[in-house]
Amino acid sequence: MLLGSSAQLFAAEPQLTGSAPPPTEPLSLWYRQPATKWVEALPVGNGRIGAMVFGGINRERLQLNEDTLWGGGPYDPVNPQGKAALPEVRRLVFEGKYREAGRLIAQKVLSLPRWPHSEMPYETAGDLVLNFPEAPSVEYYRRDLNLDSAVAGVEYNVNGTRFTRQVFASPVDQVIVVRLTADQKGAINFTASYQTPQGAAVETESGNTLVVSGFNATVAGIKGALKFQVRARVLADGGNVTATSDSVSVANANSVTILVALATSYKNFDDVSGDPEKIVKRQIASAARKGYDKLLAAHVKEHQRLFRRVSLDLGHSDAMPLPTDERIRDFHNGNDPQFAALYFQFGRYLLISCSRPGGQPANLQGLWNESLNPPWGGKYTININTEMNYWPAEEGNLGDCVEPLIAMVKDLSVTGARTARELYGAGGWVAHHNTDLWRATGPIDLADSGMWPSGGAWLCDHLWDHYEFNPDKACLKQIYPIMRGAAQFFLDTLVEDPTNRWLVTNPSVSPENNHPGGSAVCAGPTMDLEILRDLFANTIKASEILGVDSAFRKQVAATRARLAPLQIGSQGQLQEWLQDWDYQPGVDVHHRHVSHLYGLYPSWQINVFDTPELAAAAQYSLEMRGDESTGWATAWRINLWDRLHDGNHAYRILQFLLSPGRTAPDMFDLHPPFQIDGNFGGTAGIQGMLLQSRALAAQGAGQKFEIEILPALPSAWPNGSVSGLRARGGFEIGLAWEGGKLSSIKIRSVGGREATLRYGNRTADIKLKPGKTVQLNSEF
Ligand code: FUC
Repeated sequence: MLLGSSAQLFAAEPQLTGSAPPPTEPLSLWYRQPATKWVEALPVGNGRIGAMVFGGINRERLQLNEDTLWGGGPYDPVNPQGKAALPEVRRLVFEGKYREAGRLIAQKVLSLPRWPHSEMPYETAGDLVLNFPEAPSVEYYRRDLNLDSAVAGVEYNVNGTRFTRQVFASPVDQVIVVRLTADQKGAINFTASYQTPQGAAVETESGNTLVVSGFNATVAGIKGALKFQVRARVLADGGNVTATSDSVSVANANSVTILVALATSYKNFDDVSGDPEKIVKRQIASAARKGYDKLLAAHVKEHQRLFRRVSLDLGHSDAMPLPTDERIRDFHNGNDPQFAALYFQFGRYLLISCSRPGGQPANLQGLWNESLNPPWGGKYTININTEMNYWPAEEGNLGDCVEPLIAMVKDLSVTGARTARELYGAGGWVAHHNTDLWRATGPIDLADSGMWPSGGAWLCDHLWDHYEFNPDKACLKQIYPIMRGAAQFFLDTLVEDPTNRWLVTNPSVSPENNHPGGSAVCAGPTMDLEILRDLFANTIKASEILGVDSAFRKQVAATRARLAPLQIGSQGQLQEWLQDWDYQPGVDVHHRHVSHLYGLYPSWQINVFDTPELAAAAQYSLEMRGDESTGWATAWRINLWDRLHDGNHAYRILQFLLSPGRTAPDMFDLHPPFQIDGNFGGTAGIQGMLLQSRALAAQGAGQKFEIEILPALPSAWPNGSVSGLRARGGFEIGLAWEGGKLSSIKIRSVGGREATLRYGNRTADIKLKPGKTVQLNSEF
């Protein structure tokens, strides 16, 4: 059955009167009316399955996702003509014939299938719909999302009866739980049904369970290879539960619990032999035995284990009790510091809800998607977006949530080895600017976006970061071979630039930005060289710490020394390309990507302490790009200004990010359309105002770190405190400040490395044994 339009679904909602008070939990999103659009609905998720909760009165819609329900099946995207064409492409690029090179790439190098379905899309599982008896009018309506308990709630009165609804996605019991209660006995009546655009059959079983069995879609000739099943069991206290062939009805119940389980046959990128029916049956049976109270308690405990690690207080104002949509409307010209704290914690909530060990990493929409063909396929775009999703993870004390990303990079090192071999004749592994559930690694879409070999190398930053934030040799042993393979690919494919004899990538692009040659295709864009400098340095450090591969390490160091350097151009800008092209006609100076500024953030290669000239050049480039862009691009700019220690500038951009043009009513980031990277980039941007940390030695097994306190505190937040942030070297940091000045610091060593603490011009060395805590005042 096809989905009804939003108009059909919500036309019959009743008249609302009377205001409900705000929720008592200040870390809540809340609204005075049901959602009518998808970006007004509220997300719950357990890292693997999730729902968007609309909070309808006559009709509730729970739009459901399972993170392995994507289109297609295992496939190899490599274009068999690519390898033979690449030498000619390289020649054309070095001769300055960029358009011709782009045409040849499009004809012979880009992967199959072709644009616009170059990789497989992430897909919705469909909607669980609850139809209630029509209420002509409703009083004291409120819906909310409590970030501290990870429960979405709906409550309202009809004819004097108070109805409540709670929805959560349990990471412990692997079910979505919907609980309906009323303050009068026998008042709950509704019919549950299921709608999906997937090829699926909806049946009922045992008089109380909806069973949806289907197959994923075939996309662009890649055959759908996944089976999936959704089960929703309706358990009522009192009243009657009856079923038709495709719906389950409840009459006169006191309370109802609906347990929803979803699974597919996906086991990994080349194994689809799972049995979804068996999985969901087991999950439902065990959740039913446990009962609602225990399900809720276990869910809340597990969520809070992660969520409560960090608390943030940026101050309060009169705006705090207002509904969330009104606070978004007013944030950019009002005084609402707690809203920034709410946005920060919403980012942490989202990461916990869409990226947990064992599940898939956060895609372009995290976990939440109502379509079979979402914008950009809802994939993993790895020329910025997927990396940005994980920017707040380590600092935000959510290192656990990075596990799915690390697992994906490990998969890419397998599929990317095939691409390295078949397309480049190279060792190691490579991934270009996108990937999907099947871990496709070829260049896709168009030459100007797809012909970029550095996606896998960038992802390796997150592997290394995971180690630096949680120094643990066992973890390093796991990730080192992946980093080594990424480095190997570039040892095999870097070529000498004929003008300067520097080593460069060719072909490549500075992501999605055309240079004056009428193309983005080029050799040695600055970003590639920055990414490779980090990859090589981190691989060298890892091999030293592990005491392995000394010959390989020397080769990496020698190659690193020959990479094209960072260059300052004629206007004083950091050059985006090998050539001084930045401000020539045909270049979009306000382009959303700020790829060459990777060196300033997320990397530390350029910083105000060690490379002040380059930092000034990067600042010039940043100023020329402007402050306002798409959601994620705006968020990147905040982080860059944090690194430049200009908290007020960063804050002005944050105000734009948190305005209705870039933040939907449910606080999802808007590219537009919805794309979750901006939420995570914004969260990282707030963190970066309060704390930054880096390894001090650029090379060698340097194990000394610098932790900078309040590096970019904006004047909008004169008083506040934060606890539980993580810093490189394995530290947990708490801070308080008053009148814009640091008042106290608490540092707990988790990893026991040495660090220098920096606040303004003041520095102090700290040496703490693992597990030890030290409390310092502002005069440390
Ligand atoms: C990159 C960006 C686009 C968009 C897409 C998903 O290609 O350039 O703006 O975010 O990813």
